[in-house]
Amino acid sequence: MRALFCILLIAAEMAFAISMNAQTLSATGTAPNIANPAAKAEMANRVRLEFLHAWSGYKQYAWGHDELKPLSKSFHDWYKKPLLITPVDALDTMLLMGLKEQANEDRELIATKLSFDQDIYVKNFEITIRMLGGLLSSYQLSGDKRLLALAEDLANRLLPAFNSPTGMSYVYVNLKTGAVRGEESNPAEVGSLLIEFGALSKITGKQIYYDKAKHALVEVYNRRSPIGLVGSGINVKTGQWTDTTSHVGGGIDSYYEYLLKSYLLFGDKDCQKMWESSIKALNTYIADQAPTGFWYEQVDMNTGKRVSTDFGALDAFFPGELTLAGDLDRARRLEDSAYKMWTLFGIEPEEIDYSKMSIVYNGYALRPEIVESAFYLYRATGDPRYLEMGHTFYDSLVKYCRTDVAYAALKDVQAKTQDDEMESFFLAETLKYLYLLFAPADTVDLKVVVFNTEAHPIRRTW
Ligand code: DMJ
Repeated sequence: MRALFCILLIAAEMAFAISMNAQTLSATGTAPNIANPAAKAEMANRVRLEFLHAWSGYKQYAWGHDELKPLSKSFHDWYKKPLLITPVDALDTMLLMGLKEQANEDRELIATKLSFDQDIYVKNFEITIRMLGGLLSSYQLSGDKRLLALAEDLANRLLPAFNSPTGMSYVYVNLKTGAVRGEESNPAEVGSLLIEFGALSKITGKQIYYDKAKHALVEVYNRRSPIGLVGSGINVKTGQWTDTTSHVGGGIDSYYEYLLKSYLLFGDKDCQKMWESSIKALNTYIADQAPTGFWYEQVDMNTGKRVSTDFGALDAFFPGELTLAGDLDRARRLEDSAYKMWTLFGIEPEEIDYSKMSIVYNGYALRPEIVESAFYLYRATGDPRYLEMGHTFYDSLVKYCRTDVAYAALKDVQAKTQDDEMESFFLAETLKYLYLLFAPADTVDLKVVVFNTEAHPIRRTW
């Protein structure tokens, strides 16, 4: 009797959850108000106010440092001296949001205090996507030549990273001496440098940056398996794979992103061909229509045999990628699955096993990818479903991650315990894409602008 009661209770709870889900996300056309210009402008403004809240926390407790620690109200620097990672990463968001006063103050801080003449080993990939990308986009948006000079100085100091026997980049490079470290890398870190280095070549007329970054990308592609997949670990000295697990998530993700976007930004036909053969392999061996939805799984790059059914917050950039490639059918289905992952516990876990819809890793690092995909899908389809998703993302962020001074990551999405971290990508990406989802389409014209993997908009001016 008791068992029967429990079963009935669980069934009732499931029915309630399903109906709640259906209510939260109505079918196309059933939410007329959400898409009207006034409602969208109000949401854009609410996101802007949350950006200001987080930025003012940074200013008060971490000014001149790399990142704010939002719970201890202190700061964290990545290296022994700050590189102003949050100010550089966040600047173009302010410029796009029309926050002139804050942008001017930030720009002065960067132009007068940032120096790359430091004896430190930096992570080539992170510094390229956050700093080089941020300096270039803010230069394009503001016209401030000091930012371009900083970008060129930084790129020159990063260039020795490509001096490996294969031309694939080392993980670390010393900004003062050019010494390198770290031969165990992955496709994302080696293959996501062309938008930034390539744009610098186009802007300065100096070809070397484009050539080095493209060579590294092609070297990864050339090592794909006979079935056209790449692994998630590669030694840049020997060119050997160190991990043959293939997927679209962390460690590989932006390698695919840069194949497609380098074609869109530079019209590079090699990148177009590499993207086209790669997406074919991904859809043949990794795409998975499971009972819980449409996903991309993890397989061995040589055999195509399943390794796991894990999918995470980082993989959720892929609906956006599919949208840019024109595959709206797969893009929509995958974003629906990612949205299920977000709503499972009210906010997205870092990684789930989608065969059981259970958590594999329970943190939420304030990541942007699912929001980014909603932004591209809304631009491509005009479907208010994606605005509704945006409302959910906004509500969850405010409810669980907002602190009295800024925003905090979560250690555990079930217990909703906060962590003392606010990564710079929260201001560079998460709030930018959320704002752009609701802002007028002419805020960013996707016909001439391509976002790097850190959401820095690079304009095709060449
Ligand atoms: C960002 O630094 C970039 O989007 C990168 O490509 C992946 N991880 C973070 C955000 O989650």
